[in-house]
Amino acid sequence: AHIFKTGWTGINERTFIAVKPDGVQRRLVGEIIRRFERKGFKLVGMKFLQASEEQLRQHYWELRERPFYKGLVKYMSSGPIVVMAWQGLDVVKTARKMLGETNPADSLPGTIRGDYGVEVSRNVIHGSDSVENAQREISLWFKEHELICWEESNELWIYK
Ligand code: IDP
Repeated sequence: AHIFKTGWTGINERTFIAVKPDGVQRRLVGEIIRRFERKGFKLVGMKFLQASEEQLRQHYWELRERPFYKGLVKYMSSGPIVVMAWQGLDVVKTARKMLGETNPADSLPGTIRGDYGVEVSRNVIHGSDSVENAQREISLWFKEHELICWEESNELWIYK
């Protein structure tokens, strides 16, 4: 499990992105993938699944004392989700900017939550908030062999 977590720096930094049940129901999966692809980030893992409550409890462990925690786990297990790992320079921080604020009401137009969400409890998408959490979340949702290292022919047009 340790090898799984090394070397995730520079252009190999990775983040964990999930299209939440409302994003899937509202047919936003393609739009979200499109934004990350066109930005220049590299998709290294993707699955469509129904999350178990146990997985969600681990994923949202830090929020277990919050008043909205129970509703959050119910929301996140209410339908299928798409989990993804994206790779690129500063991808954790940049993805958070692309997502917008936690509350869609505070999110600028042009961000995913700003463009497609209204309420904090239906905010369409998840993105890791730190490199450490990205590593934790990717190893929670993906097995090592499900992450694909591949050569991108475009790389010299994205990185100098
Ligand atoms: P983040 O997803 O932007 O990192 P967190 O504070 O980690 O925000 O909260 C995790 C998720 O919990 C949010 O994306 C949102 O779905 C939900 N959430 C956060 N705050 C509230 C709230 O006040 N009411 C209902 N749901 C909330």
